[in-house]
Formats: sequence, structure tokens, C-alpha cells
Amino acid sequence: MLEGEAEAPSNIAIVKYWGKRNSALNLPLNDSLSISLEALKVRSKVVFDPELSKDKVRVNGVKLSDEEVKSYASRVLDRMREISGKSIYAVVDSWSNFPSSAGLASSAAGIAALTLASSDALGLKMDPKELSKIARLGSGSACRSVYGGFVIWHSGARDDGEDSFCEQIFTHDHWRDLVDLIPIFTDEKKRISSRKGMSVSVETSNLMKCRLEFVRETLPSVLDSIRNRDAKKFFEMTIRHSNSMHAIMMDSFPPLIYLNAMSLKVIDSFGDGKIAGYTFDAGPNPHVFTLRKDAESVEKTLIELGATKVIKSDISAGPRVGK
Ligand code: 2P0
Repeated sequence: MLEGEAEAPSNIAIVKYWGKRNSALNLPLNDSLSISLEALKVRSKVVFDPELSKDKVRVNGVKLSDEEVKSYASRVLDRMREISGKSIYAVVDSWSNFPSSAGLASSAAGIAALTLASSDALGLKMDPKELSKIARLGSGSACRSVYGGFVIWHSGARDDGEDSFCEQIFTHDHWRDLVDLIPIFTDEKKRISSRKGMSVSVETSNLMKCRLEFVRETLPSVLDSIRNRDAKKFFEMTIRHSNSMHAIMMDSFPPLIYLNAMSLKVIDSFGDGKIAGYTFDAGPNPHVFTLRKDAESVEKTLIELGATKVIKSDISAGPRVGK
């Protein structure tokens, strides 16, 4: 038996990934940029066992269906088997340090942790760039969780995905004043998966072309705002990029509405970008970035708006391989 273990951070995209040019390899239509989060982590243990006849995955003790295993974890494990030349199935156990009922995505961190743990188990010496390409096969956003700090995922242009990988652009301590507040308004499970949602958007949204142009044009100023620790610009760009993705969702047919009344209240309260910048994934709970000095007043507002809990996260230094 070959065993490996690793822990990886979740990540929140500032410049979002929404739409693929190749679904089998999770190749995106645009570059994206994320921040790895210290407060939301997943630890995975992988055991390759010659006695197994298929891969098995448990997340927080709950067994995933064969279909779920096949479309996420096994895509990573298949690639690891190919590289190592070892045709052995694996059993994977993942635990998140946050309640899965909070509706916070754990798949990015989980797939990244699985990638690092399986590479460790098989004794493969791969650099993070190679690991990010393998994590991407399991779930697109997972490729960014192979790094800490601020991470860019280059969409690439090749059909084989060899130029679609991530790199760290700034370390976790580049901007120590920046914090992410994650209020929990609802633990409702999302209705349509991101995977399904993005495919509907690619097929039906007329605004998609316009958004791809917007991302290409504004990515340099997002990078500048981080480089210069320009909070005002960073909050504005964070808000605009989130809204741009949600405009595509609403422009899809049938429309994809992931926001709820609480989300709109957050938009109303922080939309001027003066002390904070919000961003929403495919769900109603926001991530609200602010400076440490303003965290208390932003948190107070979020609780007044109805948050039952506010998770406060620093920027993660990155994953850890081993026990
Ligand atoms: C992101 N999201 O950039 C965007 C923003 C959700 C909204 O990446 O099909 O689970 O596994 O590649 O990575 C969520 O989609 O989709 C996502 P797959 P994934 O973080």
C-alpha cells in the first residue's frame, strides 16, 4: 500500500472562471486570479491499495457516488497512475475544517489536497506548475489551490492543456492588511452546479463575448491594484468582476440566479467600494474583502444584515504535504 497526505487551502477568485473551451480537460475561456484562504482548508489522505477494484472517496465521512468519484477525483488519480505507471486504485478520505453545510465550496481545496497527497503517495517529484495541471483535470478552480498567496491561472491556448496552469504572483504576506470576511447567511445547497451552469452560459449567453473582452482588458489593472496595495482600486475591481460574472449568469437561458435577497443587501451596503469589495461565487454567501482596520465595522454591518456567522480569513501561505 502507498500512502500520502496533504492539506490545501480553498481559494476565492477575484477574476472569475466561468466558461470552458474544453470540458474534458477543464480548459477555461479566460485567465483567472484568486486568493488562497487560510481559514478554509481541506486535508486529504490517499491510500493506493492493490486490493481495490475502483477508486473510493469519502468527504467528511460521507461516501461519494461512483459518478461523483469518476467526474472529479478519478480524473486526477488516472493521470497519477499514467505518470507513475502504477495501475492501482485508491481510497481517499477528505476532511474540511469548516462545516460543509455552510455552503462554502470545498471541491477546489479537496481536489488540490488529493493531487498533492497522491503525488506524495506515489513518490512523484513534481513541481507546483505540473501539479496545478493535474489538479485542473479534477476541477478547474482546484489548480489555483496548489499555491498560497495570490495566484493566476493562465487559460492557455493549446488543445492539450499543457499551457493551462497556475503560478503564484504575490506571496501571502505581500498585503498583510487585507482580510476576507465570509458571512454565512444561508446553508442552502446550490441548485445548479458550477459545471452545469457554466456550460449553459457558454451555450446561451450573448454577453459572454463582452465579458471575455472585459477580463482581458482589466486583468492588468487588477494585478496593479494588488501590486500597489491600492485598496480602493482593488475593491472596485473585485466588485466589478463579480458583477460581470453574475450578469453572464442572468443572461443565460434558462437564467442562472445564484444570488438571493441577502446578497442584494450586501451589494447595496458595500457596492460603492469605499471600505470593502464583495465577490460572490455560484452561491448567495459573499466574500467581503476589507482592510484590517475596517474589519470590525464591516463585520458589524454583515451581522446587522442577518449573517448568522462571519468567518474571518487571512491569506494562506499555501498547501502542506505530509501529516
Ligand atoms: C471561480 N467558480 O473562478 C469560479 C467562480 C465558481 C464561480 O471555479 O467544472 O468547481 O470543476 O472546473 O472549478 C467553480 O467551478 O468547476 C468555479 P469545474 P469549478 O472560482
